[in-house]
Amino acid sequence: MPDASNGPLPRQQDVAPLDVAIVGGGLAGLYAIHRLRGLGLRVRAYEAGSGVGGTWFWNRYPGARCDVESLEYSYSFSNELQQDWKWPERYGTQPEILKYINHVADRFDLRRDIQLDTRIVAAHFESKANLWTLRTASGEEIRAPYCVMAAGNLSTPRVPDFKGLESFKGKWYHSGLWPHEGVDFTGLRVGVIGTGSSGVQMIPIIARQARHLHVFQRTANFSLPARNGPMEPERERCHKAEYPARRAAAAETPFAIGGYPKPTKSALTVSAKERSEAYEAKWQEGGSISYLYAYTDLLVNKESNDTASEFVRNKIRGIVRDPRTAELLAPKDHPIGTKRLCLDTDYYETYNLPNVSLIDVRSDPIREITGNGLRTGKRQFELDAIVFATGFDAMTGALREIDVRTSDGAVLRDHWAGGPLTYLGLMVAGFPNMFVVTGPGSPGVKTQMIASIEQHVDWIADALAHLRRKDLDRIEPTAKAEMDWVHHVNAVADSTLYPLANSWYMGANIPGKPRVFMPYVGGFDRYKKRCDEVAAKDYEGFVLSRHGAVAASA
Ligand code: N01
Repeated sequence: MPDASNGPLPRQQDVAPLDVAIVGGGLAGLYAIHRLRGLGLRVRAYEAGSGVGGTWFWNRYPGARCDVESLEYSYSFSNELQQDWKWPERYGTQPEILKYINHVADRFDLRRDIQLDTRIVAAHFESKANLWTLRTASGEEIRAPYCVMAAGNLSTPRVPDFKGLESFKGKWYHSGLWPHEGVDFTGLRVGVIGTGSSGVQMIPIIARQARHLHVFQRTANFSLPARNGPMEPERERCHKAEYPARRAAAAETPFAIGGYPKPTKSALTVSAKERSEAYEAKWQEGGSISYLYAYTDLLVNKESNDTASEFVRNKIRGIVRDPRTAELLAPKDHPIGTKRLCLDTDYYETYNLPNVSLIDVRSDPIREITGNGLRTGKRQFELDAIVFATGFDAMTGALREIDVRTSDGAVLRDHWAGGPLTYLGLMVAGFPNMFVVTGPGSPGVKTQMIASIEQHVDWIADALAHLRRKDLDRIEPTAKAEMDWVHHVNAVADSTLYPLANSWYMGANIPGKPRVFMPYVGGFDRYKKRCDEVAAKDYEGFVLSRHGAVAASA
C-alpha cells in the first residue's frame, strides 16, 4: 500500500490532548482532519484499515470503479488540487481513486494525525467532564470533547447467513473485503451471488477469466451503459477552466452533480416518439443521473417512471439473446432509479457468453453452501470459488458496531432500535458533541458523496468555531428538532417512488433491520439551504451550552 512507508505513528499518550477524535480515515475523515486543523484544533483520526481510503481501500474487486464521473467525484476544497490532478478515464477506477486519496493525504500532510489499524469499538460520553472516551479494539482509550463519526455508509460488509459456509472447500470472497493481492479466477467454476452495483461491475470481468460463471440473482437490477473511456483532453480542459463555477452550479442541484440541463417537462406531456428519442440519447450518452434527469417526474410519478423503466427493459431484451434470461434480467419489481441505478460495461452482453449462466434464486432460493459448491431448493452447483456481492449493513451498520452511550443513560443502539433518528443527519438527540458525516437523515448517499462530505464537515467546523467564539463547549439537538427532521425525511421519501423498492436505503437487505427509508431525498440543494439557515438562526433546534452552565438557543 502507498502508506506503508510511513512507519509507526505516535499513539495518543505521546501527543497533546485532542479537541476532536475522528472515527474513520476515508474521504470524510481525511477532509475532517484538514478542515478542523485549519481552525487550530488538535484532531486525530482512527482508521480500522491498514491504509487510508475507506470504501476505496476495501472494495478492490475486479472492475471496481466509481459511477460518478471523475471530474465531479473529487474534492473541491483546493482549486490547486483539482487543477493538478489528472484523471485518466471518464470514471475513476478503484486503484486510481485510492491513489488520489493517498495523494491528498500526503499533499495536505494528513498522515501525522491518522492512526491506522485501529478499530473503534466503543464511544462513551461523560457528561460532567464533557468528554468522549473512545476505546479501540486493543483497549487503548482516546479522550476528546468532540467526536466526528466518519465511519462510512457502506463499510460493514454482509455475508448472508447461509448454512454450511464453513464447509466450503474452495475460496470465498466478499466484494467489500477483497484480498489486496487480487484473485485470479482463470479456469475456475465461479459463483457470484448478488447483482447490485458491485456484482454488475465484477461479473463481466470474472466471466472473461472463469471456466464457468454462475450468477445467482435474487432481484434484477436496472443498469445503464457507463460509456467509459479515456479522458478527452478537451473535455478536461473545459471542465478545469470552469471548475469553481461548475462546483457552485453542482451545489444547486439535487444530486450535487453539475453538467446536466435541468429537466423542464413531465414524461407524460410528450409523445411516445419524443420520449423514446430522449431516452435513447441518454442511453448513448451514458451515466445514471443524466437518464433520471430526462424528465421532471421520473422519481415521483409511477406512470412516468414506467416509460423510462420499459425503455431499459426493452434494451435488455434487445441485447440478451436468450429470451428467458433476458426476461429474468429485466427488472419488474421496482421503478428505475429507486434502487441505486447501476452503470456497467458489457453487463447484459456477458449473458450471451457460453460460459455464463444466470440462476434465479428468487423462485428457487439458495438453501446451503456445500463442500463443493451450493445447493438451491432444486439444484446443485459445483463451484471452486464463491463471490458474495451481497452488500452491506448500510448507513447504520458502522455505528451499530460501536457501543455508543452516555453517562446520562442514552444508548445509541436503543435510540435507533426502531430506525435511525438524527437531526439533519448531523447529530443525534441525547448524544452531545457527536457529529455524524453523511449518515441517515442526510442526503449523502443520494448525491455526489464528496460534495456532501465537504458540506457536512464545513458545517461541523463552522459549528465548532461558533461554540468557541461564544465560549461554549457543548452542542446537541433537541428531541423535538430530531423528531421534526425525521418526519420531514419520511414525508419527502413518501412523496417519491423510492419506498417502492426493497433497497438498502430501506434496510431491506438485512433480515430484522427496521424498514425505514434512511436517506434524505429532498436534494442536496434544499438540504444545504436548510443547514445554512439553521446555522444562521443561531443553530436553531440545537442546544448550545457551556458544560455545567446552560445557555440555550433552541
Ligand atoms: O450491494 P447491494 P452492492 N441471496 O446491496 C443480493 C455502492 N456501490 O455492494 O436485491 C441472494 O446493492 C441482493 O439481492 P436483493 C452503491 O451505492 C457503488 O452491489 O436484496 N442474493 C443484491 O442483488 C451501491 O448501491 C459502486 O434481492 C442476495 C445484492 O446481493 C452500494 O454500494 C459500486 C442475498 C446486493 O446488492 C451497495 O452495492 C459498488 C441472499 N441471501 C457499490 N443477500 C459504484 O460507484 C443479498 N443478495 C459503481
